[in-house]
Order: sequence, then C-alpha cells, then structure tokens
Amino acid sequence: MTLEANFKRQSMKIGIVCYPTYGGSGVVATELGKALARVGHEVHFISYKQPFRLSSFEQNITFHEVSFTNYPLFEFPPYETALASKLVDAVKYNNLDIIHVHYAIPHASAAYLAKQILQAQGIYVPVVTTLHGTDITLVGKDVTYEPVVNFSINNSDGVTAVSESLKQDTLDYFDINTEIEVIPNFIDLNIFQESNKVHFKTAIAPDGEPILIHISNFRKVKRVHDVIDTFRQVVSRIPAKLLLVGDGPERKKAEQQCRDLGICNDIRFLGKQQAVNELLSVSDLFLLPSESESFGLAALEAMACGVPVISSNAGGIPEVNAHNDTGFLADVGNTAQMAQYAYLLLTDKEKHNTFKQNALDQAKRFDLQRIMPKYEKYYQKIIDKCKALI
Ligand code: GMT
Repeated sequence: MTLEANFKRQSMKIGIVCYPTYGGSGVVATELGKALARVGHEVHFISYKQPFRLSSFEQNITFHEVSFTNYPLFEFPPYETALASKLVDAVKYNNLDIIHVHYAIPHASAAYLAKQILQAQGIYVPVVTTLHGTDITLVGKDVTYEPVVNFSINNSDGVTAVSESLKQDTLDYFDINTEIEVIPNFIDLNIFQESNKVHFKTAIAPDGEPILIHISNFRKVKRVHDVIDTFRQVVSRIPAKLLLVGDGPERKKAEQQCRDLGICNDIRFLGKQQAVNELLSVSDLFLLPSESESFGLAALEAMACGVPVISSNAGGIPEVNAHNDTGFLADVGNTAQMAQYAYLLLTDKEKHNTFKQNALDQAKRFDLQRIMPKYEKYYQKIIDKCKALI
C-alpha cells in the first residue's frame, strides 16, 4: 500500500490562487481545488475572474474575486497589491489553514506579502507555491522578474514542481535553498475518456481519413508552424485531416501558412473549445512539437482519450509521452521525423491500437485519484512543519 493510501484525511481550509484563463496552470489549480472540495476540504479560490473550469456551483467551494479600484495615476493597475489584500481578507475571515499558489508570478510574491501582513497581526498561514513552467523557463528567469521570483520561491513554506525536468530547470536557473517536491500533473479520467462520436468523425473526415489534432494557446513556444509542417508532410503521402484547437498570438500566421501551402481544405481551425474530450475522441494522433514544455497537460488529456502522441522531446514531455510506447518523440523542429512517425502509426493499424492502449495505461498513472492525495499529504506536512516553528 502506498503512503498516500495510508494517509488519514483531516479536513483543511485551503486557499487556491491561480490564473482563471485558459492555460494548464489554471486548469490544474481548478481541478485540484474541485477534487479537494469533493473529499470534504473547504476550498477558497482567489483570482481576478472566476476560473473557467469552475462554471457551476460546487459544495465546499467559495470564489473570492480580486477587484481593483482604478485611479488615473495608475497606468498599470497594481494587481499584486490587490491580490495580497484579498488574500489577507480571505485568510483572516475564513481561517484558512494554507495558501496554495499556482504559477509563481506574481502569485508567490503576493502570498509572501500577505503572509507578512498577517504575521504582524498574529496570524500565521503557510504558503505553498507550485511552479508550472513558463514562470521558470521563459518569464521567471528574465531579469525583469528573476530577483522577485527567486526570493519568493526560497521564502515559500513549500514548493512543488509539476515534473522532474521543471525541478531541474528551477535549480539550474535560480539560486534555490529550499526543497522542491515533484508532484506531477493529473487527469480526471471521468472527464477525459474516449467516447463514441462516429457521426462527428464522419463530418470531419467523410472518407475515413485519419484525424490529427493539436490543442494549445497558440503561443510561440508551442511551434504551431511545426504542427502544420508535420501535417503537410503526412498529407503528401496519405489523405488526412488536421484539427487545430485553441487560439492565441500565432493563429493568424498559422492560417496564412495553410493558405500558402494550399492545404486549407484538410485543416480546420476550431478556436477555443470547451468539450475537448469529444474532439480528442475522434482523433487518431495528437501533435505537440513545443519548444519548451514543463509537462504537457494537453498530451496527457489526449492519452486519457486513447490518442497516441507525436511530440518534441522538450522539458518534461518525455516524463509523460513514452517514446515508441505511447507515441514518439523527436528533436524540437525535426518535422520530417515527426511526420515519419505519424505516417508509421497511421499506416499500421495493429501498432496504432497497441499505442492507443499504452497511452491510456500511461494516463492512468496520472489519475487524479492517485495524485490528489499527494497534495493533501504535502499540505499536512507543511502545516505541521510551520506549526512546529511558531
Ligand atoms: O503552456 C502554456 O503556455 C500555459 C502554461 C500555464 O501555466 O498555464 O502551461 C504550463 O503549465 C502546464 C500545467 O502545469 C504544463 O502542462 C505546461 O507544460 C506548461 N507550459 C510550458 O511549460 C510551456
């Protein structure tokens, strides 16, 4: 039996700070909070907007909106100050046991400030920071933010990273003098599972063509142009369709690339979608050629729906997508290799079926029910450690 299985649950009051918009860190924070609430914890979300995965009323969950009064002097509204003030309020009037911030910038430093203010009033609340990726690898290490990020990581009571790779990047880029615990991202297998959507599949691929899919926020780091270039090479050999799901800064360029290549008839830009599990259910391959990726939650969602993944080998992706097992990995930018792997899987039914099953088996290792207790246990450890210090 695992340590987590032995863990005796004690109800906690947990404050969760996250970005409410589309994006992996907000999804992980919201799904974690919902799962914690379902097992009896009292969860308080603190953000500037209702997190998009928190659409309906849920027992044990309260949402605290960070509102900020604008003033003509403020060219940039001081969000961090407003967040720290809201945290002080939420902790004080709800007796929170712990604050868990997702994405270091600016959440970890706002929580540190709130902690200091509360401490001056005789209230002690521990802070756990979860590092998600770009808060370290892209934005965090930039000189604009580095000193504050470094300080607030070292001054969090607990720090977790979503992959071994991200932990290593954090140790490489910053001067860290605190323990970092790796707690991987997870998937709710009740939501992400293959469902029968034959009519939908026929509508997209009327002649039974295989369907490739990419889901992201279309930021540069996702290399959407590599998705299209990989697809171009696949479709030059076999008929196929590509679904591009999501929206972001690179979308216009991607649309132009499809026009220039004359392959628009085989590609559908679907924009932001809610029911991605349904789209994944009709797909045969997921493409994730990212430049950098701490984990690759989108790949895990695909795998939970039985979709093998062709990805780059950047960052933490190899911890999720196992080469020649749940999919294939190639060097960043090597679209010829990615296309060759895609062709291999799409033209070998038996291999494709084996990879589908392997992908699902791998996703089960990241089942929410297995990972959530790791957070509960970690919270308890940090609360106990901090109590001992008071
Ligand atoms: O990928 C993004 O740009 C969004 C970003 C976020 O913070 O929302 O995603 C990061 O966190 C996800 C959840 O932990 C990870 O699955 C993604 O790999 C990570 N993105 C990058 O590292 C680029």
